[in-house]
Amino acid sequence: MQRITTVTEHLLFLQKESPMATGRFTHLLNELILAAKIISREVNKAGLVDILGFTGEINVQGEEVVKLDEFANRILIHRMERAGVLCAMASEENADLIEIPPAFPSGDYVLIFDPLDGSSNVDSNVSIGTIFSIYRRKSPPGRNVNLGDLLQKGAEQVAAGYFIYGSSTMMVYTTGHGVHGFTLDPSVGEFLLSHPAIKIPPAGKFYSVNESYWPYWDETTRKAVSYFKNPENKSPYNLRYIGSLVADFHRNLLAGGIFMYPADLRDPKKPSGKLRLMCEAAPLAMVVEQAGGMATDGKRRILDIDPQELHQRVPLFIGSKKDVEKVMEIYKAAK
Ligand code: P6P
Repeated sequence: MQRITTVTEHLLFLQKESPMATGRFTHLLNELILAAKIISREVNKAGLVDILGFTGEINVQGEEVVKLDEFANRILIHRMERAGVLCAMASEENADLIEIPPAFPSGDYVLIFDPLDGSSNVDSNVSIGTIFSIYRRKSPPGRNVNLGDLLQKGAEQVAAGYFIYGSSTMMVYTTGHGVHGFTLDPSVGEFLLSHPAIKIPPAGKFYSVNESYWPYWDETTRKAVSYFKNPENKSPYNLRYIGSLVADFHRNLLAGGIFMYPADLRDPKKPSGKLRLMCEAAPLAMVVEQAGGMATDGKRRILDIDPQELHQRVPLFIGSKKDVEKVMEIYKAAK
């Protein structure tokens, strides 16, 4: 019988290799896992309970807030603010830094998350996910946290990953020692190791991009996307685009491929496309690099980008190394 390994056992195993994975970090991850189990339960019954549809409110990104978004955000903040391991948080749903209320002990870590990415798909029962990114605080211990504790390069992350709520609920994460996938066994309520040491194929068979934006791309971007449509290409690619970042990323991580969300020229206020650096691109970039892949904005390594603001957007090309290198080659030649 195959050995059953829970996330906690796996972390304790890693703890020997990674001084960072202290008991406090394990506690942080366990609280995150509990929140994800609660979110998974609600997502899985979303069709049955009247939490679908829109609240009519608009979030900081100017998007309609789906009730499930709100629920996931509230659960994560509620669980994590009292865990005693964080000094601050940031959420894709909140405009500003989220402080730890004085009633709860402050800690040494910072958590940045997208509570329910792809939530506009929830009504059509498409897989959606929670993306998380963990940093060590930079300011001295105590209550005075500042934005500098959050605006850190992706390369400074101590851990990153995501939960995907699909045909099964999975957790995929890294602490810098490879990428490991766990599948929730609802009968025991535990995430069990199902995908140890994930490695992304060096070249993919899928390219993921929303081609309806073709009119809004510059010539270099069109050239980059065209490479993957080119029949002369030795390994012609299949287009797979779900419109849910975690679902598209997860498929490409396991099967190989590239996800692209380029800058587009539609909205001069958003010259860097739609995806956020801190709560989407940077955590997934850490995962993909630990799995042997790459992530760039076309020119720079995502993990090297120095963030200037919490909800900074960034063009994203992420996935199999050879495919991302091809995109960078095309952008470099266009200089
Ligand atoms: P578009 C969901 O809203 C999201 O942020 C990602 O999950 C997804 O990859 C992207 O937007 C889809 O955006 O513009 O193609 O609909």
